[in-house]
Amino acid sequence: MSRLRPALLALALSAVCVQNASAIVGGTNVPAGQRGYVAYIEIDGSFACTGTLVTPTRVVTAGHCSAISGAVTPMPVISIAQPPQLISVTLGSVKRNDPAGEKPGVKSVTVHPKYTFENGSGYDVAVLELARPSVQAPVKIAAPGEENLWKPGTLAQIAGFGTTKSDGDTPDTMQQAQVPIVSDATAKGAYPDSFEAATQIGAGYPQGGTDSCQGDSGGPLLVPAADGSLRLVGDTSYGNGCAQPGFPGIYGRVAGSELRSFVTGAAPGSFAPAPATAPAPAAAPVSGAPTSKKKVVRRKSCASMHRGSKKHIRSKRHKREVKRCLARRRAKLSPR
Ligand code: 4AZ
Repeated sequence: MSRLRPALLALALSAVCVQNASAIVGGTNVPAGQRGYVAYIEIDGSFACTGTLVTPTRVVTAGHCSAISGAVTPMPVISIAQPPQLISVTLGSVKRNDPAGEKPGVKSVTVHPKYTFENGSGYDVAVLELARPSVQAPVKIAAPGEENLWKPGTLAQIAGFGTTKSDGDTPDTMQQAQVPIVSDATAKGAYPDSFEAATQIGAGYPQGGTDSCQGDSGGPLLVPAADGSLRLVGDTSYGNGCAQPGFPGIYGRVAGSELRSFVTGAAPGSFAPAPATAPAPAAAPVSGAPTSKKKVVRRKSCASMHRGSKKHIRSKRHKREVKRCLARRRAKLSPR
């Protein structure tokens, strides 16, 4: 085992792997001072993902934001986390990469052990342990017994620092929007090859127009609780483009039973206490989205595309390659 580990790590580091810089399409600027629990996440100095503070020391994000191995890379049956020192988390600011934001440092990264190639796009969740407790108010994950809060038709909130259209630019200010949770049948109809209800949940309007997008990955899918506080139910995972009719966004089912033991283990105290009384009924359902068999494509981050050896990741050359890659993407994506 001790000889196998370094070999696997080297293999993982040399592999081309997937990380989504996962903003919101059809959203609005989050007013200053709000949503302090939404994390701006960089990996190796480049914007990568969004996350959610669920306890003072734990941020929930996507597995594909935090793993070197992953669902799309044909790696072995283990999941390998990013080194924590490569990950930077900023909390408490609606501005992207705000130097005035809170940067608590990342002490450890725990990717769901089943977030592997074998398990496809499922189990796309990870927990970042912060080096210091955040001063932001966290949001709790919906408790077992609060399923009524997030049944299909419920209008959920999404937020993040991702692009405002598919392959578009990232905004300077965190975006937010509302999308209805869809039934598992609707999500499966849209993504027959990838959707799995045990670990995933879909949200979006049948007509599209509002959605999470590249760079929102790992960010929150939230619902209101009876007392007006919010509950986290999902982490942004993937979709066929963004805001397309018939293709809801797909989120990790963080509040669901299949992911619960991992999340409570990695983020103790992150779930809301089970309700003493039945929660308030959710909003009226919206009709399902049409179906299709389009393939899900995740975009690789510049940092992961130019990954070689561990030494290379830390080199000036790697930084230059990533910078050039980002500049190329910007030039391609925003014609002037
Ligand atoms: C992404 O690439 C991504 N429309 C995240 C969410 C969605 C699509 C893509 C959902 O990170």
